[in-house]
Amino acid sequence: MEPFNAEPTRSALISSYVTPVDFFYKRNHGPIPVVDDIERYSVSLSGLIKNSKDLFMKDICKLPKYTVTATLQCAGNRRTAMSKSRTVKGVGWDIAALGNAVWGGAKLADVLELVGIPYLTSITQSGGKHVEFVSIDKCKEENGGPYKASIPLSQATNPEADVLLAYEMNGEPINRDHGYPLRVVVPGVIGARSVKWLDYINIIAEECQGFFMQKDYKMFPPTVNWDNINWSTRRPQMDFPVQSAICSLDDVSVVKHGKITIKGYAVSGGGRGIERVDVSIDGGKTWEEATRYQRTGVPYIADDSSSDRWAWVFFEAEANIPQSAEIVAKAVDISANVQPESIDSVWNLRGILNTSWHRVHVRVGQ
Ligand code: MTE
Ligand code: MO
Repeated sequence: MEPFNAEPTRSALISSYVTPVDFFYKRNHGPIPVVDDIERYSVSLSGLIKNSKDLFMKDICKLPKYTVTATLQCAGNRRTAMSKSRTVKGVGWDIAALGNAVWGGAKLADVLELVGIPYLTSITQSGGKHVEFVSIDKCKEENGGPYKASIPLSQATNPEADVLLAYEMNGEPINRDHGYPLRVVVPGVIGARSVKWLDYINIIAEECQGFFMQKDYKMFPPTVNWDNINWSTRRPQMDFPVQSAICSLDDVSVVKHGKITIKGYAVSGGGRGIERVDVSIDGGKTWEEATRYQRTGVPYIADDSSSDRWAWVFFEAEANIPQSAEIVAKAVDISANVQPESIDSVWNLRGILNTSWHRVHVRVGQ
């Protein structure tokens, strides 16, 4: 039996800024576990720390509660299009393997403080430099062991990085599909590091040696294939690069009049805001800037306290098209990173991080 994976339609995806749980993509590597005895459920913290500790839900709920609006995006988002250029290995996704939720929970920095690791620690006295999250679910890639991942201790202990142990999604207890009763949310980083159904946390010296850190979710150059791959030459992918896609149109749309609305999302990693979204109706020869917003009616300003730092931005532009047109979108983040023009330049055998210009075709018909 395959694990349960799902993504919404393009139009459902952009129907609201905060993605309803039903429309939030689901990515699983094994059967979804059931945690029914919430009284007995605990997360143990151990490894390179002085005193190990078991944290029960009531301990985690006693810590200050934060809500962070953050977009999670699977590294494999837009993989199907990459596969059309040259075959890649992995689950096929259109452009909707992402969602934006209001996550509620404790800050990991506060949880680590409970076991004696102060804010802004990059190495513990006993040499701990990474925080490993180990899940309850079991998957074949780990030979029947649990799904796991790690992030640097410096990020985990930085309260401004907003890494959460989340027990709420959009104001409700997180449901089973998304990690009940507790999941990690690492804003600005590929979805794979936001471990669901958290079982225990380990403070370790080297980054997690699990499959999804070491043998997957690494970005290889287009020349690397399954015969010459050497996994140890690349780092596990963390931050997501700048991304955008048009959601108001299908790959090929026929419209009645020439007037169309070009609407979609843009998001970058590492908390980098979206500086600009450009749209083109001539395949990328000339461009116009789209308007950007998060909550409807509030113009978006990157890096402003009025905007959600870890969340996507919607963009919108109107255009009058001739008989037929290739519509393109590309986003620029506040570090002036721009999406690459071609798929081939970023093609990689695992089909991750397809952030190439998103193109759709429109024809005026009857
Ligand atoms: N955590 C566990 N325990 N097991 C998993 O299979 N999949 C990861 C991540 N966390 C996964 C996991 C991947 S690859 C992604 S993209 C996100 O969860 C998906 O989160 P979602 O299903 O809540 O959208
Ligand atoms: Mo993913």
